Amino acid sequence: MRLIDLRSDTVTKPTPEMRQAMSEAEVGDDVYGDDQTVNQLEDIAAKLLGKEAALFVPSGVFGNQLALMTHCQRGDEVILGDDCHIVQHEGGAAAIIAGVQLRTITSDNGRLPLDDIEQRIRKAEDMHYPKTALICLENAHGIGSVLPLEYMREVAKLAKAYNIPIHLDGARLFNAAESLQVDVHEIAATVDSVMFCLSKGLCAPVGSVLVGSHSFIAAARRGRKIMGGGMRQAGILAAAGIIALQKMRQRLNQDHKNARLLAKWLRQIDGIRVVNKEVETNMVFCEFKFEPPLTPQMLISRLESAGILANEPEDGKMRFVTHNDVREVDLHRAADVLKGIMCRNYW
Ligand code: TLP
Repeated sequence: MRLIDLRSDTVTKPTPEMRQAMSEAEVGDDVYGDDQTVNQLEDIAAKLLGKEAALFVPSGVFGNQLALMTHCQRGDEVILGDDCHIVQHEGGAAAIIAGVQLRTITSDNGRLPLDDIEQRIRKAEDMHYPKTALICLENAHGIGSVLPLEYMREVAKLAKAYNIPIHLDGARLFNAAESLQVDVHEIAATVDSVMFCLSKGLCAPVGSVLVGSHSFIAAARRGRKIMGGGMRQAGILAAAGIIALQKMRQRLNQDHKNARLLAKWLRQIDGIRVVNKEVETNMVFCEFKFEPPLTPQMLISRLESAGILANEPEDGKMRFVTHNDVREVDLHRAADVLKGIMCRNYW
């Protein structure tokens, strides 16, 4: 039975072309700046996003934390949404690693209302107040939504008025660009630094990239070493990242199309409510009517017996993620199995 893994797009396997490129990659010691493949990946990334420089890092969390650490001093305050990855899914790293204070705003589907941002900015120089050092946005958002370019420009205008930089958690930046039908550099132009992931929908096995100005990336390079992220012959990984950027971006629209199809089929099942108003990326969020004896654990285990992997609900919502390793027929089977479970045929 073919396994259908809908837990995340992080489960994607490297493509045969990536494995080939990895085996042939020219490598060197990247801490000395000798790895030509890493250098090439960083060049491509910086150009693609229209920024001065880029830095290859081991993961998305690493890139986000490095951005916090580079933009902020310890004790500084960061304004961000209460549902963003940095707040919800990085194990408190912002306190542990960057030593910053997170000042959250109730997010409206990933958006932080401009008035709320402005209200949170510390205006007075007062020794009682922490300094507002950074605003963070997330696009595409982990709740599946996308921030419009116009909104990002508004936040940029506000941030500029107070001379506060913006970091973008763009783990799924290319999904956002695909959904908005804009170039990634247009999104990147609205912020000071961006972290994007190579190892999600783009299918590379490992790695993320942090981009920004020359001076920001020079400081981040030092921070990366401090965090133990100075990698040596990392060109083996970067080679797959180059293919991710050159060849895999174009296929993300297929994941979005598949997610919309899945949502359409799930909407037809009694007991399942699709939460997304619109399916804008590769994620479908659902609420299930758990009538006894059905429990979330039982649902997951019934799915697993049918060869389908899904994560348990978080805050009452279950997430299904489409990616390169799931096809339309797989999603059709997943919807059928879910229907069977909800109709008690799989108990
Ligand atoms: N997200 C993972 C889990 O951590 C939840 C997933 O399966 O979606 N920013 C965003 C918006 C992310 O979704 C993720 C990964 C990260 C950062 C961190 O990336 P990694 O896992 O490479 O550290």
